[in-house]
Amino acid sequence: MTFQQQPPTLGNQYDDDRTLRSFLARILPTEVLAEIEPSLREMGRLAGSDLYRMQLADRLNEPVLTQWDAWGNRVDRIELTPLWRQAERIAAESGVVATAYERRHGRFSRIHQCALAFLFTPSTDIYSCPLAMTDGAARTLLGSGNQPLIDRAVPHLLSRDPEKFWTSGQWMTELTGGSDVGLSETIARRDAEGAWRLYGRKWFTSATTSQMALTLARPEGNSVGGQGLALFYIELRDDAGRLRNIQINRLKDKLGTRKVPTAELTLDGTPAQLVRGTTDGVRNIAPMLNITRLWNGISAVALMRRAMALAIDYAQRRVAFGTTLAEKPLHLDTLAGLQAETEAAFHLAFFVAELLGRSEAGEISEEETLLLRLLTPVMKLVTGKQAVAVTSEALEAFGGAGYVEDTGLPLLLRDAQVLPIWEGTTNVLSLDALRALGTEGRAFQALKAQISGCLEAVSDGRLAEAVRVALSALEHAESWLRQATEDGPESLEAGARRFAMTLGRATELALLLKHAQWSLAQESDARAAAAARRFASSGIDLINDRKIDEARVLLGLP
Ligand code: MFK
Repeated sequence: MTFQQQPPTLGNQYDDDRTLRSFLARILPTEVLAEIEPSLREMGRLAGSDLYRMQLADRLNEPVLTQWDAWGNRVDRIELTPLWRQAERIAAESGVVATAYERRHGRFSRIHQCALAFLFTPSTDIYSCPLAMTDGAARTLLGSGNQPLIDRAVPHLLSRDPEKFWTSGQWMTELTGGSDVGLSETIARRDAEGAWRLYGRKWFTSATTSQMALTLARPEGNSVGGQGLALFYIELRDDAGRLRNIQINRLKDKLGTRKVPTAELTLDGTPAQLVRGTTDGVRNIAPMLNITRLWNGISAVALMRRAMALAIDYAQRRVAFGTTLAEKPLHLDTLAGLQAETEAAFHLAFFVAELLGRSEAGEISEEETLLLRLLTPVMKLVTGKQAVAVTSEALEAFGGAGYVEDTGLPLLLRDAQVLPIWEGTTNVLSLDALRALGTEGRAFQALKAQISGCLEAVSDGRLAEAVRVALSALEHAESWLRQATEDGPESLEAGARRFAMTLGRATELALLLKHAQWSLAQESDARAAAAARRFASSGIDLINDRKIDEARVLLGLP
């Protein structure tokens, strides 16, 4: 009989996820967990069955832009893929955005929402992108004090009715750059009736099928830079469904996230409304950025988790050299390293969600507010890198099958690769982390207190060495920061990525250790402890004393 390889399969993605379930059991009051568990189990079922099957079947579909109709009219219509249309309905009905705002469980509502997003994301081809921006827009509008806009848009953004549900775009990037947003060239001008109209080109607008967008433009006569920009609200279509002076020039031809209809746009007199004053657009859109950065981290751990679920299942099916891969010491060792990275990243992403939930419920201290500001970019940058590394290695765990498109596996790596890039690259976010530290050092002290608090809770002798590793990395980060600050801005900037990555990995280790201690004591489960010990030996302290002059010599640049 000829050999036939069985493909990997998925079960209920909630029931099967020990890390998620153990975390929720620790963090949530029993009655809250009992109330939200049915929604998570249903999402886990969908993600492991119907949506996953549909995702595999939908593999070759991509959004299609039709610019002209048969009679020569410019129409600029985008047809979404079948899975995306289904995902929109499920997302609305399941409250993947709304749950955070309905606040049925106070400060735990954000955790509930992020758990839904975590389960939903890997089977829905980055539909998390419009949801992230929708969440960010809701938060930004609610904080803007602009009551007419809140009344107009927020009920749609938070609707559970697919017919009423709106998604939002976040249009920031222009030809001048995705990072240096202050260079934006879009102009805002008042028309004869005194209404604002926008003129310019947006170079990278994700999910252009949204009903509304928040964007930046420079009111005529304003100063250069981010301060001279203003934050505007746009509704993309008129009552007849026509785009309002917006042309879709083309869809982007991207490495991954190919189901996301990312477009280049020309705004040619697009009607817009100010959200909050005529200046300080960058500062005013920052709440949106911080929400989408959290979604980025949740998506990173979600893709890592999916890669692990498939790789662990496959290891038990694939036979080579006489045994299953699951019986091969080297294969096991490789997968265990990936699992440790995944669990570490999970705890950091969900800790940021926990802090945000406390902040939204008004149950957060001043120190924790600083911590949330610092850990948001740190979490985004470290989990983005981990997602690429883990999905890449997970593909290798399938051998050649991981490189073949119709297994559905390469998608994981391609989609993960966007995570360190959009919403602020690793370097831009490393600099943002330095900015979030401020000049008084209070944010760093808040992080130190948080890490120390986690580590003080760890009493099991088997975790002692990992505790030492976390403390030593933190001490090194603190001494480096002191020295680099003395040495000047060039030294500080050159080492910012190594510093931020070290803070991120040390925080991940501390959070993982705290959870491991709890899991040993409360669940008699040694798996999180095994993850912590393994993670501790996989490079936590990444700081070194490389000087920038050496980089110049190496690159042959002046
Ligand atoms: C799967 C889920 C992922 C979701 C995907 C959604 C897809 C969306 C596609 C995209 O839109 S990707 C493009 C996203 N673009 C970025 O993330 C921009 C990256 N660049 C930065 O973040 C730069 O650091 C920044 C543009 C903010 C620098 O601009 P400026 O003009 O040099 O800002 P500046 O002067 O540093 O800061 C202006 C003010 O904003 C300051 O406050 P003050 O005026 O009070 O001093 C800053 O403190 C504040 N600020 C900046 N970043 C902040 C912030 N405040 C809070 N949080 C932040 N993150």
